[in-house]
Amino acid sequence: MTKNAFITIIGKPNVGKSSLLNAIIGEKIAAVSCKPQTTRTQITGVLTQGETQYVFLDTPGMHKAKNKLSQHMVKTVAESVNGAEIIIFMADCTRKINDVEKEMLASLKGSTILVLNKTDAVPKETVAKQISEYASLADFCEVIPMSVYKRDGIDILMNKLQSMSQQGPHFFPDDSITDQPEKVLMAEMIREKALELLSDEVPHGIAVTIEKISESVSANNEDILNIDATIFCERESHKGIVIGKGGSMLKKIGSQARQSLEQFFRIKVNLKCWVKVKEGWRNSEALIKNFGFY
Ligand SMILES: Nc1nc2c(ncn2[C@@H]2O[C@H](COP(=O)(O)OP(=O)(O)OP(=O)(O)O)[C@@H](O)[C@H]2O)c(=O)[nH]1
Ligand SMILES: [Mg+2]
Repeated sequence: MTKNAFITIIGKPNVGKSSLLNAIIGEKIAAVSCKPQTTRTQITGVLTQGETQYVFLDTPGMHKAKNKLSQHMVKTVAESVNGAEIIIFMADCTRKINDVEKEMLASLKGSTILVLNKTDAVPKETVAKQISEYASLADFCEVIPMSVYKRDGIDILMNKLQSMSQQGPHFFPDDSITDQPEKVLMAEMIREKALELLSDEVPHGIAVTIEKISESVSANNEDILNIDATIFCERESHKGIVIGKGGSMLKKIGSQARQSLEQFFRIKVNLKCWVKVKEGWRNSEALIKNFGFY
């Protein structure tokens, strides 16, 4: 007899949704950064433990949509909540409840687990106060204080999810960890490093595409994965920042991304990155589509 559980992780930007997904799956399948709105689309993580297969949807942080890209991100969240059986509403106990969260909580249907993340960063009393505030706004089936950093609360969450799983087939092979195509994972790893390393005004206007992937063998018989990537930015001035003085920033992004790629794909990687300008791509339906956000 097999079981499955479909779980959607929602919450405002930067609360740690993608960090939780990566911690549960045990591999970095979703980009994480200290900048809000890191996740742009829906990412599926898959974990099979014994008879149960868990399918997690990581979603973009809920926020007020300003341009076409963020409208798309908000739509993605609404759609995944509709299709979900179990919802994890994730909040950050270092921040106050805001109106977007109140709206989300008011519209929730079905079984919702409250996960209050970042307990490592505040005193115990603050955690308790935040829990009672959130709990007064919705009828949660479980409330779990968590620190993804310390891996506190993840076991409790998994036990709860196990108890909520239902009889049914496994929709993914038991050894798969995501439904993301390789190219998307690669592009996300590069985008993550760019987000981490660049100054605030540039990152949100960045998209990464993978142009070409090939395998070769080095002189000393090592397998090499060759990846050609393009980093798109919105303005000529941003291009300069992404490339950096004498190419130093692009080199740094490339070298850190290469290390992540090598770790994930467990093969030596030869990464080449180019930088191009596509003005105002975040307001062009066609370009958003082209970058794989649909
Ligand atoms: N102190 C603390 N920080 C955390 C914890 N978990 C995640 N973070 C940090 O919170 C920031 C946001 O993490 P993400 O996982 O990208 O958050 P997200 O909710 O997916 O964000 P969006 O994709 O923008 O909606 C990163 O800087 C993480 O390192 C935690 O347990 N404690
Ligand atoms: Mg995210």
